[in-house]
Amino acid sequence: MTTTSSDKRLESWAPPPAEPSRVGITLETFILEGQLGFPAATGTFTSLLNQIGLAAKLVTAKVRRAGLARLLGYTGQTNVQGELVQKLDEEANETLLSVLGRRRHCAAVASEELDSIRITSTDRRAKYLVVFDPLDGSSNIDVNISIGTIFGVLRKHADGEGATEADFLRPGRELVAAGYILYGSSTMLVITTGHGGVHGFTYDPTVGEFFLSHENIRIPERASLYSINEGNSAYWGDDVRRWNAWLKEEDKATNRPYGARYVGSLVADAHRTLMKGGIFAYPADRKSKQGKLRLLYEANPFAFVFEAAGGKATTGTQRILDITPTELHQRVPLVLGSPRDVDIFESFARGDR
Ligand code: AHM
Ligand code: MG
Repeated sequence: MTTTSSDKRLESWAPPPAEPSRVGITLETFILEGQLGFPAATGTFTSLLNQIGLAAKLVTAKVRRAGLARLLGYTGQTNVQGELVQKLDEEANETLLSVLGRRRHCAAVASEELDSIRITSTDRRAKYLVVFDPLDGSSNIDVNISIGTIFGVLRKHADGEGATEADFLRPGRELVAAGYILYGSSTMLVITTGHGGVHGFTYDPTVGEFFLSHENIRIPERASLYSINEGNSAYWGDDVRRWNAWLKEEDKATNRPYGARYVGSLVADAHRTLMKGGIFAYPADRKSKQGKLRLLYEANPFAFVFEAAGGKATTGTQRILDITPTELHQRVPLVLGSPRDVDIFESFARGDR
């Protein structure tokens, strides 16, 4: 067949071929193919991320059987076999510790469940440090409401064996990967290395694999949804009260009033905010003077994810990822969300409104 000049014109108008979607590939394949865009990808980093995927599968198995296995409740109880029953958050902590220690890539971890850091490998080649909250949203465990695991990965600065607490006290912008696992109506793992986008994988329990289901997640510019523990309003400062009142005013032009959503599990509230847009806030108040959430295990990993998805994360006056921690379990006010909604919060915090 001959090509006419009008065919040629049409060819020149054809859109460039779209990047083939990778939806449906497994987490392992995704990591192996370096799709997360880690610039200095080595086998070590890949292997570490795969271990996090394995920990997610093991913890999800425990969470899904929690009621049956009598894992709910508190330590000190015994199960039908007469074994001491651990709290689910302790089980999750132990799982992460043992899985991360297995391949000698992770030198040490800091966990919300541990008073101090734990050395996981003294191998000089162990280049990474992992921070995690093994099971966040503990008040929701016993009532079958979504909970999650939050993690962040740092590269060890100093060469040599082991690590010290000082190795962990670095601003969140130095993370090389972060994400979370949401044990919701399905289990989802969301991960980013900051460069290659934010990607969500849904767990298929029938085959025991995470499959890419949400490729390149981008948070909406703004949305009319807010998430805060309104029961704390008596303790709030004036700026937070004025912002909260503004959200609830009626104004068609700015899509107000906003709708309220609050689960009380950070992973669930932040995940919904990432997917649907809007704002999540746990500000400092008279009762929690430094805020409630932890900088290393909760705020930094989420700030890293939100920024990589086009969102923002702030204390109200300072970018979360720029804070240099002074202690492991430091708390911080946390505001996460759509860029325009976070800008509005900051304008109230500055006193501009
Ligand atoms: P936890 O780490 O002890 O589970 O506490 C953190 C949780 C977050 O998941 C959630 O955002 C927040 O605490 C809810 O706090 P509150 O019950 O004060 O609203
Ligand atoms: Mg927590």
